[in-house]
Amino acid sequence: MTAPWSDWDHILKIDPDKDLPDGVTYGDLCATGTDAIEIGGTMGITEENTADVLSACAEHDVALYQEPSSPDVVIEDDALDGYLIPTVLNAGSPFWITGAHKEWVRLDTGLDWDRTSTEAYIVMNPDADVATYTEADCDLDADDVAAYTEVAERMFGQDIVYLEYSGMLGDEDIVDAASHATDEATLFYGGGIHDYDSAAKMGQYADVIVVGDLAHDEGVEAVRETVKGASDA
Ligand code: 1GP
Repeated sequence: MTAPWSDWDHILKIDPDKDLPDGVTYGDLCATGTDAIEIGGTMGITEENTADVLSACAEHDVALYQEPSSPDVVIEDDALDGYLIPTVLNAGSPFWITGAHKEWVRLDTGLDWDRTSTEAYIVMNPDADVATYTEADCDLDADDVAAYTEVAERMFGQDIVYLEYSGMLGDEDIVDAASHATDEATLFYGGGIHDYDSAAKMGQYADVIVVGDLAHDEGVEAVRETVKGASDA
């Protein structure tokens, strides 16, 4: 079966702990043309705020995925198309590579494997919450990133590699290196995408552009521009 993300250009990541700009609704964001909504964030995530975002998005015609930051915020809801579970390859603590995952599987005996996939993260911005939280070693050059990408795909059979610059626009040469290192895997790029041009630029290399803070800071029109940029790339 072909994975849905192999046809995607754009994901809108909605952080349940962050507000939307005045007048913007979750429905407006679902209608930006994005291929999927990923619900998740690093800090302040709860089952309650995640379920609120999900129910606001559920009636709209867009794929909905939860990206849980820890096992205790995973919600069960038929409105979800699935779960995208981060594993942070360059985390300083093994808890974020396999530890949290082991606890989840241990505690949740009815896990819905058919709807559960992993994202092999390479975290690149040392100032991002996710880098602090996972104690990631972000001091990586293009060769390191290409090697992590191959480890993800070739050794660990990962279908999604996620180059994560959360909060800053990444280095084009590094995204290019990750792109060259993938074969079948789908390359997600996230971080600092704020307009048509930045989406089109990173979309040359990445298969899927992930947009986060822009939705919370700027709103619908800005997100729509990034959808165009990603699909034109
Ligand atoms: C965050 O990769 C996403 O996990 C998007 O990053 O918030 O910088 O758009 P931004």
